Amino acid sequence: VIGVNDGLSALLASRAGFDALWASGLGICASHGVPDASILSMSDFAAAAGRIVASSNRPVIADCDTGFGDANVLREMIRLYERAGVAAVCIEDKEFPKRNSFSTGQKLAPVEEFSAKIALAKEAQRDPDFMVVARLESLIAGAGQEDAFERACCYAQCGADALLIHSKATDAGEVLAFAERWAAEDTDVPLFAIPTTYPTVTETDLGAGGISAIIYANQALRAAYEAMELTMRRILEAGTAAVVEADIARIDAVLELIGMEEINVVDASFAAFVQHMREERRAVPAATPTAQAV
Ligand code: SPV
Ligand code: MG
Repeated sequence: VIGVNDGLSALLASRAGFDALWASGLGICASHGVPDASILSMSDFAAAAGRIVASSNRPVIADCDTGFGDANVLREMIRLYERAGVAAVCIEDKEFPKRNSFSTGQKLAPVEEFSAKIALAKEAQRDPDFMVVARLESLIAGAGQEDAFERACCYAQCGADALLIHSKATDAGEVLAFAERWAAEDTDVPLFAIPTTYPTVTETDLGAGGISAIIYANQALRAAYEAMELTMRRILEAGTAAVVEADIARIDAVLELIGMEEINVVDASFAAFVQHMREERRAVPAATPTAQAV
């Protein structure tokens, strides 16, 4: 699963061949130029997710932070995201307002409260295929494996369709340790992971350890950041765009990606239709008023 934040990244991700897209909260915040700290509204996030769905031919998992508020907000959230056409929402067991998992100030939500939110989210959905992913932040907040495991059991009991075990460790050790314990449980609730701070792990290793979905949440965003910054610096320093021309996408490639060819096809068929109408009207001259009609 690849993290995206807008229509352009969703188009590229669909073409690249990932199985699903992650509508990244961090990515959406970054593309709005604001901190990943519950600054944008639910409507902003849902509009971005809707744009991603519209530009994608794959299922979209929407990162919905903590669910944007209380139980009533969560119910509205489920309806909003279902209407937007996302396949799944992911909510994390932290307090609103949240902080990005790699920053300080992590506050876990009480386990009972978050479990109830999962149950409520499942009750609120209308499409039976819609999925609710419960994201465990125990390892992020320093609450440990035991806390993560207890919470996982509660969320699974309350109907979570999948669990996302998040970690900021520099290797996959704690994620794989959690997965091993989870595999011993009599449950078919799958585990997802986000190898941001432990990028050296392979899909094969995570898969063998019991992780069913791997979310590359922010690599495309960080690639774009690097490329944009470098390109801007080089143009400014050189006083010409010539120095970057060979390293950047061709305008044709961008036009093709965003569907300009289809626009031309529609223009041509529309013009042909208009022409056809004109010829038909010419062949049958408009009736001149007769004495009878008058
Ligand atoms: C996101 O992509 O917004 C995530 C994943 O929540 S992370 O930022 O890696 O915590
Ligand atoms: Mg996020």
